[in-house]
Amino acid sequence: MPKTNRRKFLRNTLGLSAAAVAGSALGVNPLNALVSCSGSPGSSNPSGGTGEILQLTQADLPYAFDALEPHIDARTMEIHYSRHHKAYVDNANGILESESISYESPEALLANISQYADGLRNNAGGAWNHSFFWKSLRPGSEGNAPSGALADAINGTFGSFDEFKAQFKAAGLGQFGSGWAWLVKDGDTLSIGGTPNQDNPLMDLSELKGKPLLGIDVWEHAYYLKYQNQRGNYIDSFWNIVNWDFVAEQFA
Ligand code: MN3
Repeated sequence: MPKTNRRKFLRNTLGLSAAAVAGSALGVNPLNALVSCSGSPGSSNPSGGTGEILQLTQADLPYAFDALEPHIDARTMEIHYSRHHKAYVDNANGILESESISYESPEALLANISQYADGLRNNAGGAWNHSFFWKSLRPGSEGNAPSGALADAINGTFGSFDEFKAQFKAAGLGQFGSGWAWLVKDGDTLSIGGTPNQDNPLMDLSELKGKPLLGIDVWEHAYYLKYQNQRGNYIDSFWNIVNWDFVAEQFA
């Protein structure tokens, strides 16, 4: 029986509270929770949350739709933020609400995402990825580059900033279909890789793992109006609008 149906079955037949059923989604056997009865249902939540249902938010864009012109056009930004990103947030919240899923943060959910159906994986991933993406961009960054400890780490790992950019571009070009390319930090190690669809390196089921420092959306909806099928040109333009201060904050 699919997980969702199983929870509904348990809820209907055993009269479990929504919180206890949410616990089952986190890998806690609700029957054990009932038998041991060691406090409030929320206390069985391994994420350490309060038992409140997780809801995601879509922050305002930190700049105007046309602020990243000419590298990303205003129409693409408007559709991307107002329709695509909003849909991911709304859809994820609908699933979290209907399944009474409790976590203390979006990141804690992503670290357990293998326990859920693809609908939550795709929408919660899309919500998180786009929030991160908007913050990693800024207008008027032409000619800028990483500095300080981040620059040292990039040069030490990849040889040079240019070589880093070449490898990152190759990851974006090599992502077949829709997905993302990332620079991640795992311990003291930097690496570059891709994830399909709306997966990301915070997900327990991701092959590429680590703390995201920088990511680029290589779905066609991110670039098609201006660049059509020329994904490489879009990635080349991306370097003009990277917010290296944000990347450095993630690295620190
Ligand atoms: Mn997108």
